[in-house]
Amino acid sequence: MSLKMFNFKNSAALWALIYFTLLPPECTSKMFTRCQLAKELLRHDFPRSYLSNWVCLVENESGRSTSKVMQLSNQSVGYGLFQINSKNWCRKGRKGGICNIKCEDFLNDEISDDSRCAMQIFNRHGFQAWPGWMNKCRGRSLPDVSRC
Ligand SMILES: [Ca+2]
Repeated sequence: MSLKMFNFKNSAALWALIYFTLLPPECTSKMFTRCQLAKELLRHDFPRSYLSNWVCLVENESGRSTSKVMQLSNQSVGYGLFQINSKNWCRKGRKGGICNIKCEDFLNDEISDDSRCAMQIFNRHGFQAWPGWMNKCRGRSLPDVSRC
């Protein structure tokens, strides 16, 4: 019995691997390196003066992974690189929220929509909107991305 279970788990993992390997590129998620992230943010018009704050924020919110989904204690969900929250900013399954976007669109490796929404959040609340920034970046030494 336990051997059967083990085999089943293995083949499920194998199928998952095949599935994710064969997904078309536009659906794939991405784990950025620190410098890749810095460059990507610059490309999406994040100002260089706050770049190390944004990199710190993303590292602590999502570990630079575009596919991160976190269920939060208030029944809302955080999506993607910036962990944008379904409570106010996006809507599960269809366009909505303040950013007028489907939350799931924050899980692919195309981050123009994510960046636009993150900027909207920033313009309203500043970096304080992100607990990852409040707890791990505010008043601390920030990642050095000057050579990226
Ligand atoms: Ca996106």
